Amino acid sequence: MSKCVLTEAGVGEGTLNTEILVCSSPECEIECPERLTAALDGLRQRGLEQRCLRLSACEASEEDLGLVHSPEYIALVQKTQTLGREELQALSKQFDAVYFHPNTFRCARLAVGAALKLVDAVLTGAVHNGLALVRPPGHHSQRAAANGFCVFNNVAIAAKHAKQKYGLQRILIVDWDVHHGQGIQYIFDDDPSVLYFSWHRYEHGHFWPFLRESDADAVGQGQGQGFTVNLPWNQVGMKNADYLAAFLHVLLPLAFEFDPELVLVSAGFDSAIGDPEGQMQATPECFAHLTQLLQVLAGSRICAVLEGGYCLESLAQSVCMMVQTLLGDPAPPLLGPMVPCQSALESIQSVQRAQARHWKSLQHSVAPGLSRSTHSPEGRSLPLPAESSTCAVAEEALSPLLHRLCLRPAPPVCTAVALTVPGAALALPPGVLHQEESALREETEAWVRLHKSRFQDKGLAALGKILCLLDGLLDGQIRSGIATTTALAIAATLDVVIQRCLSHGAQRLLCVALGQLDRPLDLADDERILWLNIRGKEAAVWSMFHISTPLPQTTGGFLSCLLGLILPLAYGFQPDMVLMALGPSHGLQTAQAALLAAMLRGPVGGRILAVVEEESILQLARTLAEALNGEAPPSLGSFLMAAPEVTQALMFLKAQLEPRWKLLQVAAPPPGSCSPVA
Ligand code: X5A
Ligand code: ZN
Repeated sequence: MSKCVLTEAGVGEGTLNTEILVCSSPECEIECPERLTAALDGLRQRGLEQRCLRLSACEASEEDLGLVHSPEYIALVQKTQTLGREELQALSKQFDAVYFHPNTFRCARLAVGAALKLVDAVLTGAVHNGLALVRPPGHHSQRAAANGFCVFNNVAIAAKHAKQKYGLQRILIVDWDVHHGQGIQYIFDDDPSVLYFSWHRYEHGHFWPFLRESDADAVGQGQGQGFTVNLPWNQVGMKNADYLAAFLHVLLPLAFEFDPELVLVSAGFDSAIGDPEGQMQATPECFAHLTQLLQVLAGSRICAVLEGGYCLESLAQSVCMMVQTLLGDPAPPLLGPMVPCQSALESIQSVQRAQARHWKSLQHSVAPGLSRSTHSPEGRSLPLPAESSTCAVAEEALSPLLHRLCLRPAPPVCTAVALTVPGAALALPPGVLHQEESALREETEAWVRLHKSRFQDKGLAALGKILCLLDGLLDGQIRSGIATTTALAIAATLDVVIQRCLSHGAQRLLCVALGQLDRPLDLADDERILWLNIRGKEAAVWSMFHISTPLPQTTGGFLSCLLGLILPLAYGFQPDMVLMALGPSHGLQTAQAALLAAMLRGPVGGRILAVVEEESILQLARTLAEALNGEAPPSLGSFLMAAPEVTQALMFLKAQLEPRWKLLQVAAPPPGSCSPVA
């Protein structure tokens, strides 16, 4: 089954907005056909297009358009095909930031058609996910109005189509375009079956489209209250850490609680660095991470549809990052300090406050409070240089990325296993390498002696294989691995593995240890290791690099721990490798283990070694291997709120750790101000 589909419309199909005769406004010149050719060229150059199934679009029917738009409006747009230049200009002026051309109707219908074809391909199971490269964009368009370069609302029509044709009951729309997709908001305002999330440049209402209803307190109407989620950015210059914090602390908690059957992405890349409209500073690889974070939802059924994005270089690279991730590759490491800025934290806080009464997962995200005096180290959000030069600035920032991508070829082996149990019993997915070879006995024993560890025979044999697997990981021959060993040997094995990584030059190792596994004593003060114990009931901060947190029993508790603690720590630490150790009586369910592994791939570029005590490997192995390979983790089951003691423990930990790990700053309302359920 192909993993990713590209559908396209509007490339070379007419020359919308390029004929100066028809359109002489400099504004409309940015929404140009080169946007699509630049994106496609980028995909081709990086060998990504070749890995996708490519579908071509056909024009959507009038019935399709009628799912969202009024018959009169459709007729009006249809009529533009026959209008002359002056009439087109006159009609365009009836709308805000709209430029009709004789080809507009056909292009806009193709754009809708492409989005629908993509939804069909994903919902029939022909592909896992896809991106529709289309123009004109859609998210500003309304029932009876064109707006902001948008004619028909591609994504809104796609959502209606998915509901109508496939009977879907919960669809998540993630709008990461830098503008507010007010069109989508209006269309689903009172509809609880569509959760619409949008972040957007807002500047307290001083940025286009200048709407009061773009602010965080617009949450939807009637039955739809809580199903519109607006995150207004009040400053330009938002960076990777700001976008990441928004996903971890707002979008993902709500999305898991909502439990969508399909994720639609209004994928505008004017929120990326270099864009003259957005003036933001998130780098292209950020979109790989955003995509990867969404891939744990809805069985990974994602349909993305292009919206804005006007810096061709940044657009092309961001599109590549997204497609590469949709194809299952792990996201490249995120650059920049993982410190959200004050203004971003305030925005996040305002959404949490506005949405708290509608979402259980937010009611207790009440953090100890970000004191007003806390200033993020860098005072920034300086406006970028004059608009004409933003693309040039971005190009400088962008070229090193290209370089890095070429220097870091994908490892030949995705996932390898070193087992102490018969592999045949585990039903591992195809493509997994069985590590049968062992390190030399003398070498293994030398490690053991060096480390004064004790091993039984079976444990020693297991260690030999694990060392071999580890060398593959450290040399970049293998991306990720699963190793088993005996209950007796697991602590000592971990010990040796850590020493081996350090002696190989690892700078930062994240150990997520479940069950009774203690941090090796001789490494107590080594800041190259971040040790996170998840077990029992204890919450303790031994140091900024040695933390214990309880293993929550409910889905809500587990998710708060994962999104609110583990991932912010992991992204802040930026490890070279993650060791995920499941010790005796670790208590982790299979779906939880898979989700943990899937989400930890992000901060570490997929380099995860899971060391599992052999008793529990039988049920875990297959799902864990799939998660490491980038496949959708199974659902955690229905949402149950975190127990109060878990919430307490997490609040305690966050308060202690915040000074060092700034992504933990949630900026939730102070206790007590959390609005009571209406
Ligand atoms: C889709 C999109 C932007 C319109 C800006 C008007 N539209 N000033 O990015
Ligand atoms: Zn936009």
